Amino acid sequence: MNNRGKARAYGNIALIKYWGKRDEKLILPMNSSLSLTIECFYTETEVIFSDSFNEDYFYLNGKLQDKLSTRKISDFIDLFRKAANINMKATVKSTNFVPTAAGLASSASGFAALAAACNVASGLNLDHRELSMYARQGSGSATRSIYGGFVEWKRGTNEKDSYAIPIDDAKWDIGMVIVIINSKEKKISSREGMRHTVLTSPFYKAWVESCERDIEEAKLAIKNRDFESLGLITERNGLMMHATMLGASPPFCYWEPDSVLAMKLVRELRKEGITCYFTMDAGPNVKILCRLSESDKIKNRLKEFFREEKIIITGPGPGIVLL
Ligand code: 2P0
Repeated sequence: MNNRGKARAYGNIALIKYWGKRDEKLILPMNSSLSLTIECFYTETEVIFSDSFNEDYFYLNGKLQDKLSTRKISDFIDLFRKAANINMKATVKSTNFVPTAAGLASSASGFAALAAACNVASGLNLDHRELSMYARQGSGSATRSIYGGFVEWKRGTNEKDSYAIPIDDAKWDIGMVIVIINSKEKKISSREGMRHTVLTSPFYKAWVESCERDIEEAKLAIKNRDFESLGLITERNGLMMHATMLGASPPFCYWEPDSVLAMKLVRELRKEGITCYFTMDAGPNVKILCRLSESDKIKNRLKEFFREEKIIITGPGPGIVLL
């Protein structure tokens, strides 16, 4: 056992979305999802176990966190303590590296980095597949941040076979342009939003069925390097996820007027011959899947309507890195 571990994990954006759990505690999803790991945003986390600590301490960006956020981290570290038979308390130091002015926070890179650091510090030495299952129990999207490029998180049939697998390194002129519409904390957390949708939206069943089809088609498109098909599937899958929320009771929506403007611009750009496709998550920001070589052109067009520092270009990111 090392007692200490440090790791970096990158964020990811889902092309086929995870929206809904069939088990809240184990975080088992209703449907498989598929994402692109991105290099513009990552988290570095160090975990130290020591007999000299009387309790767990959690520092985020240099600031000691309150009891509630520390509790979430402690519960997660308990998974490793239990498996490795460790009784020591831990100090966790985590830093989010975010493009300036973006203000994006990510539980995906956060829990993936924490899992990877705990893996080293506890001496468990789990392989990537097992590690993705541990990360999953911190936050669903973290399951996918263990790997780089295009990654699938398999729905699975139980807690032992719901993990991530790498699909493709995405190093074939794949990029993303992220438009920051609003970086304030969202009013409805993903966790709350998906729970409410599963319970009340009559569209939910159709969503799960569509995902089965979308994920197979998306994987085929990636295999064939058919960027246009991948983009069209991404766009329709994202829109359908948001439609399930409009069907919930009461309905809710993460879009803002500027989100719609960005999405319309993407469709205009497409008409002009630039292949790019939008997707949105549990917030107003718009992510544009594109050819990395065309990202500057896309940014220039967006600049007519959005401030330059709110437009972030990124290439595919790698999997977890031990530091
Ligand atoms: C995704 N999202 O696939 C989807 C699309 C948001 C919209 O995963 O409850 O923070 O911790 O498992 O992973 C965000 O949800 O939720 C998310 P929990 P998580 O990326």
